[in-house]
Amino acid sequence: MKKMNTNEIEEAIKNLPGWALKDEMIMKSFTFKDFKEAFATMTHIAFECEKQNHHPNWENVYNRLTIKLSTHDADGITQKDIDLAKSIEEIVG
Ligand code: H2B
Repeated sequence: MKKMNTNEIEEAIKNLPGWALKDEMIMKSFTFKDFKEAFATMTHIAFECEKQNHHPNWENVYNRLTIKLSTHDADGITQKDIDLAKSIEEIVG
């Protein structure tokens, strides 16, 4: 998978509200009602990650979830990260 340049990344995340490029990753934070809702959503996302064979760096603190995506194999951001971010948006709704 080809590593995207900064322009390509900025262009792609225009269609992904709340996602930002930071430290060579694309990231977004989500806030849920409580821990149960956050973790249920993480479980849902985890199954989608397995399907796509692409996995996030993420941190959960009670009702908050911060997701950072990059492609380790490419040492940068690829279309795989954009696709997973789109799927996450669909799951979170
Ligand atoms: N996830 C992410 N974010 N980047 C990768 O390069 C990656 C992955 N590679 N999930 C996959 C798994 C790879 O390690 C396996 C062996 O296919």
